[in-house]
Amino acid sequence: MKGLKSRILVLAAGAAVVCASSAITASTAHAATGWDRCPSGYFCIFDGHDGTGKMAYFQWGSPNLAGQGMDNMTSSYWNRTSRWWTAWDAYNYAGHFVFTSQAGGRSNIPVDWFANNRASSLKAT
Ligand SMILES: [Ca+2]
Repeated sequence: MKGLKSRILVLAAGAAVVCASSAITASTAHAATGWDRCPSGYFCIFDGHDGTGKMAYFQWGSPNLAGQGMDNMTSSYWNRTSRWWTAWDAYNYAGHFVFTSQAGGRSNIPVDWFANNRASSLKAT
């Protein structure tokens, strides 16, 4: 199962891809689970709570989380960057704010909140 998890890790376009091979290698070597899969310096989103389920991680963001297979799925996040991040419920950073996160912020989105499974785009702001 750990091999499968490594293969389903998804990345944002752009600079994040440059780090893909080293990030995946580190993930496999440490057999990380949950929150621990989130690489330092990235903003990570997860389908489940407590950093569980499918994960995607970003250096600057994504205008369409469907591109990472994570549209309307985010239920927890960890901001391991030094910047603020914002997520929206429409593509291209439009629609309603879903959540904002200060540097270092880590949170579960309660299942009965508007924000749960609503993020469709996000970026460092
Ligand atoms: Ca979810």
